[in-house]
Amino acid sequence: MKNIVDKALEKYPAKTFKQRKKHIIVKDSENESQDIAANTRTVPGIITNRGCCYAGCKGVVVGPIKDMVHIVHGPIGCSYYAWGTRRNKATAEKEGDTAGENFIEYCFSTDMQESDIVFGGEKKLKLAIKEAMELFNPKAISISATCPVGLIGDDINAVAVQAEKEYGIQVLAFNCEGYKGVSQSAGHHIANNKFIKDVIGKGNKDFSDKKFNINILGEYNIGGDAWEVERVLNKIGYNVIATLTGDGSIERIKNAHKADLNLVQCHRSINYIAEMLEEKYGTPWLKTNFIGIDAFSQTLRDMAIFFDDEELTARTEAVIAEELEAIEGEVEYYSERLSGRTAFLYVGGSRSHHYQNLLSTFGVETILSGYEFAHRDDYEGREVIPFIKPDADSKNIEELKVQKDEKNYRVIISPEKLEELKKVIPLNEYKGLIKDSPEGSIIIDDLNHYETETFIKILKPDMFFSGIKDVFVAKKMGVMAKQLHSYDYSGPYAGFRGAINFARDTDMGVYTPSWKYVTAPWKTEPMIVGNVEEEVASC
Ligand code: CFM
Ligand code: HCA
Repeated sequence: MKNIVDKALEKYPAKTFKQRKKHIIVKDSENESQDIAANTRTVPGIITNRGCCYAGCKGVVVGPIKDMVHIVHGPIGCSYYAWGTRRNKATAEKEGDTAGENFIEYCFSTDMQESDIVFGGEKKLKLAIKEAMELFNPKAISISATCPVGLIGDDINAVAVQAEKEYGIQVLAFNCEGYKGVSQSAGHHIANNKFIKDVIGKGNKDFSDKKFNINILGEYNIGGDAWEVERVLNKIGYNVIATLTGDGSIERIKNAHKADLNLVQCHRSINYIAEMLEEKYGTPWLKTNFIGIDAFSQTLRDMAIFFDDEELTARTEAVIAEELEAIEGEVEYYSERLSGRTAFLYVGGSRSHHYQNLLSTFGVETILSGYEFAHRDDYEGREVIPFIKPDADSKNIEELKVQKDEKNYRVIISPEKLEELKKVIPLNEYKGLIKDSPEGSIIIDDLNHYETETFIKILKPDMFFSGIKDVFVAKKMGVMAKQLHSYDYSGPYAGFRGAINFARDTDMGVYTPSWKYVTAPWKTEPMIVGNVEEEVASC
C-alpha cells in the first residue's frame, strides 16, 4: 500500500514525482534527521503560489515604510498588483522629522510603455522623482526595479545618486527585478542588505532616558497586528524604537541600532538583519511568536527573562493575567464550537508555523502545513545553515559581510550571561517548523494547485488557510477557506485580542449556511485517489 504522499503525487511524470517528493515530509519525531528540499526553482509548468523578487522587496519589506515615496520603475501592472492588497496598515508619526507624513495609500509608478523599453526608461524615472518631489516633498524615496528594467539595463542607481544630489534627500534604489532568485525571499534579502548598508545607524536619537528599548523585526502590521502587539508591549513598559517594517518609519529605522534587543517575528524575511545587527552593533535577537495566546504569553515571558528586571517581570505577569481575563469567556465559547476540527495551513514563509499555536488554542489540529518559499532553516532550524548548498539566490544576491561598528557597538549583556540565557530562551535561535508540527502531519515546500486539490481530497480538512490564488479552489470543494496573508478584510489576529478576532472569523466561516449550497466534487465524481479511510489508516 502506497503512503499518502506517494499516492497524492502518483499522476506526476517520474521525473516530477522524484523532484516533488523531496519537498514533502511526514513528521516523524523518531527520525531525527528529517530534511526537506527548499528554496529551489519551481518545476516549469507547475502552477505555483509563489510571488517574485520584486514582490518580496517592494511589496513586503520596503513598501510598508510610510514616510517614503516608493516609486516602482516598470509597467503599471507590477505597481497595481502591489497596491494595498497586502493590507499593511500605517498611521503618520506624531513627532520627529517626518511627523504627519504617510504615503502608504498611494501607488507611484513610471508606467513604462513599449517605447521606454526600446529607448530606455531613465528619463521617465527622473521625471517621476521630480513630480513626486513637487507634489509630496518626501524626506526619502525608494525606487524598485521590475523585470524589464534589468533586461534593458536602466541604471536606477545612477538616477538615485543624481536625485540625492539634486533634492538633498535619501533615494534608495533596489535592483529587485522580479526574475532574480527563486521567489519573494530573494527580494527580502536585497531590501535588508540596503537597510543595513545605508539606513540603520544613520540616526542619532538619544534613548538613554528610556528603559527596555527594543525593535520589532519581521512584523508588517497586516490588518493591524503590529499595533496590537505594541499595545501590550507598551502596557508592560517596553519602548519600541523601530518596527521593520509594519507601520514603519524611515526616521525610526535609522535609529534601530540603539535597541537593547531585537525581536524576530518572521524569521524568513528578516533573519539577515537580526544577524547583521548583532555583529555590527552587538544587539542580541530573540525569536518571538505573537500569534496564539500561549505563544504570545511565552514570548512576553522570554523577553522578561532577557531583561531580568524584577519590576518588568511582575508587570509582564500582571498584564498577561489582565489580558487573559478579558478574553476568557470568548476563548471558551469558540473552543467549544471549533475544537476537534482539522486544518491545512499554506502561507509564505512563517505563518504556517506561527498559526499552529493559535489554532491549537481553539482545539484545531494542523494536519498539513506548507511554505511557498521558506529555506531549509525555516523548516529544520538554524543548525542546518552551514550545510545549505548555494542556491539560485546565491548567484544573484550579494552576501553582505558586516564588521563591528567601533563607535556604536555595545556589550548589552556579558557573553557569559548570554550563553546562560541561550539555554532557557530562544536567543539567536530558531528551531523551525518541523519540530513544532504535530506528529504525522504533512509538511510541504512550494505546494502547488494540483497537490492542493489532491491532498484536500485525501485528507478532507475542515479548514484551509492560504492566499488569494488558492482559497477559491478549496471553497469550491466545500472546504471553509480563509486568507491568512491579508486576513481577507479583518484583523488584527496577533496577540490576545487578535486571537479572538481570528476565532470569530473562523467560526463564521465554518458555520455559514452557504456550505449547504456547495457540493464537494468527491460526492459526485469518482475519487482521483483510492479509498480515503483506507489511505489514512495505512499511514
Ligand atoms: Fe514573513 Fe510576512 Fe510570511 Fe513573508 Fe509574504 Fe506576508 Fe506571508 Mo504574504 S514577510 S514570510 S513574503 S510573515 S506577504 S507578512 S503573508 S507570504 S507567511
Ligand atoms: C506577495 C504578497 C502576498 C500575496 C498573498 C496572496 C501577501 O507575496 O506578493 O497570494 O494572497 O501577503 O499579500 O504574499
